[in-house]
Amino acid sequence: MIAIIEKLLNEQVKYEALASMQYLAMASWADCNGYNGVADFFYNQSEEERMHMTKLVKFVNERGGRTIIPSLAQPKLEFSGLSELFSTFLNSEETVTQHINEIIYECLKHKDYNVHNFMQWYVTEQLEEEALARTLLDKLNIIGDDKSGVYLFDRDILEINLNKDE
Ligand code: OFO
Repeated sequence: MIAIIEKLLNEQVKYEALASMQYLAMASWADCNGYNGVADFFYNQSEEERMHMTKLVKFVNERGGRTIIPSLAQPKLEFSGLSELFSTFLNSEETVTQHINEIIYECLKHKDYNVHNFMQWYVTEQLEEEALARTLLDKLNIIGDDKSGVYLFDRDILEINLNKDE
């Protein structure tokens, strides 16, 4: 495996792990603040990011590279409300997308079409997750301070989780 690509894939392991821990912290915050639907949504997102991380670990190892399991900084634990929670979600997804784009760029530069092909799954995933984060944030902006709107948002987000699992 080309050294720079191996290095970037290892860094990606860390970004996926950071996203997983950040979403776990967000789920826990939502749980403690009475947003049970939002909590389930982020518990689910956290699991998904862990799966993305593991997929990378296995890929690097299968291709004769070496995965270095990273140490992680503590995620953000406190949020002023749902808007900040979902802004953090969108920012996190945008950051991950940027890093994936860097990998794609290096793959093309070094003609590593194998890794390029593998990474297409992540490109599609990021498109979906960014779109989801934007949609949810837009809904929260419309709801504003309306308490019954927030109640319905927390109830209806469970539907998104169910649809995602199908
Ligand atoms: Fe790993 O899918 Fe988003 O971040």
